[in-house]
Amino acid sequence: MSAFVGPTAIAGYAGIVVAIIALAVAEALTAVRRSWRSPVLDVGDRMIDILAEYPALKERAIDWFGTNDKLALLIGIGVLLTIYAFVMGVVAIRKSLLVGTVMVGLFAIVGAWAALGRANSTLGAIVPTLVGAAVGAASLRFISRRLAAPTTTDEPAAAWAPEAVADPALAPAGPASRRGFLGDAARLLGALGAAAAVLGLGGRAIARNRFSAASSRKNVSVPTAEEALAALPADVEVGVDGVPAFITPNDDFYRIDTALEVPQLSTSNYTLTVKGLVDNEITLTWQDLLNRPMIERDVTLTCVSNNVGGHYIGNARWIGARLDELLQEAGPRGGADMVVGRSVDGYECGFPLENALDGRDAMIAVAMNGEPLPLEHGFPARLVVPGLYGYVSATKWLTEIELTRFADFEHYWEQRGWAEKAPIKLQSRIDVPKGLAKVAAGDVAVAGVAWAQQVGIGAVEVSIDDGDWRQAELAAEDTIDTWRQWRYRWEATPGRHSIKVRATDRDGNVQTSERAEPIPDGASGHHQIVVIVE
Ligand SMILES: Nc1nc2c(c(=O)[nH]1)N[C@H]1C(S)=C(S)[C@@H](COP(=O)(O)O)O[C@H]1N2
Ligand SMILES: [Mo]
Repeated sequence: MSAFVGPTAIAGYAGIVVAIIALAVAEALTAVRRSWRSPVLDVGDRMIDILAEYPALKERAIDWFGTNDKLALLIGIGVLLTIYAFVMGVVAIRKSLLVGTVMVGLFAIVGAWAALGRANSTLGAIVPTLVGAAVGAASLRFISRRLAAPTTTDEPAAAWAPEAVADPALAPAGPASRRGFLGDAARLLGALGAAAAVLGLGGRAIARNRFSAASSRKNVSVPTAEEALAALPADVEVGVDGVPAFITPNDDFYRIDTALEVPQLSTSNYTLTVKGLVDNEITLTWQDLLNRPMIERDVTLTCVSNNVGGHYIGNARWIGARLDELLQEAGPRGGADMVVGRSVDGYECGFPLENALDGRDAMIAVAMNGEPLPLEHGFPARLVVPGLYGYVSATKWLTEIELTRFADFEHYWEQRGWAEKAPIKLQSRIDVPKGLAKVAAGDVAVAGVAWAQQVGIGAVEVSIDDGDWRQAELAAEDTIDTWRQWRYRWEATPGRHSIKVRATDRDGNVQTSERAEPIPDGASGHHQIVVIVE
């Protein structure tokens, strides 16, 4: 008998079906209450928090969790769960139901631990896990009785199906009846598994729809700023195909966060609290926030994990309430030197209070490129602080602002080895031509972007084959907080050539050639590409 259909394998499959049943029940319960969340996602979120601390992953940690990596993590959890459930089934059915049941219990403990570790979680959060595990344990018992298996494949299959023995006429003997048993087992497990899958997926679909913030977002009308910005002049773009649009469309805007599932905050029960070292704690409702004077600004966000030449950067037109005005109303107490932005999912950023109050246009943003914030980009409100990398400043799904002291507080990525403070480094990138592209000899347009938020770009230079630095032409500057496009006309001769770029900011600082990895405070070095001229 093949290893895939022997009694051990069947017992293992039974274990997997039990796990599907347990998870399906938990998943179905997530449709009942907002605070009842999928144990799989809870475990996944805890794993992200832990993996981000793991030294080998640390270097990549901030961008480790792009969309594909999140999928990879869920698949990993699925594989581990499947193996565990298989072993559980074998143990329960072939060895000891008690030990198998204990394994279900361990599974419940992990789920409960993950649920309790979630931000603002209450004891009730463990209900889906506990109910799922209880139903799982009962199904394990039920299925193991139905499949009471012989210890060797030579025993009559009748022993596997006790009900059948009651009627001597049905008492099976020989291979034919073994096939009958296998058919029965397959039907039983298949039916239970399919029913559970329908329950679980159905519950998930209902929960997603019921607790989605999409309808809340549809009802938001974008506030108008006291002084709306004029349309952008055309000359902020160099007009070279392949250089990204000056304003990054929301759908193309890079997304980086630790949330496995996009947090769903609705405006109807939204509150933003300002607390900590302040004279007056303030709590704003959504309407309170919208009633504040709004500013409109173009700001280029950048992720610290952006490699030289990378694309974790985007430029948007934001509308929001000034952070300095709100903090002044709260009245920072002496000693406060850090602003912590906290998200509904527990993520916490922190940056110098000084940077919130020094006149830069830090804001609690509610709109991005003329729309309410997209759900992935922090709906309904997030922080945008020009000049600071996103991981210290740009809290999405913002629900709390706390004033504290750097000496007393370590923010999320600081706990994981990244820098405490993180101003954005002066950088430039070549977008055209693409690395290793083949281009025709003659007049070749080299073009890209450069950024030095809060200072502005003063010059961009290009060097061919490590030759002299030559001035590139700059597109118009929008503001010192936005990236700036550049282009260079290159008389290309046949052969293989390298092109590199460096920027100089408005204070005269020249972009360093010294290579640094993103960790701990952002990559440095010149972006260099090789092209083949034919
Ligand atoms: N709640 C929350 N906010 C967050 C993060 C996060 O993981 N969770 N990541 C930060 C990081 S590292 C960056 S670079 C920016 C990215 O914002 P975006 O996804 O809108 O581009 O969000 C910041 N805000
Ligand atoms: Mo980031």
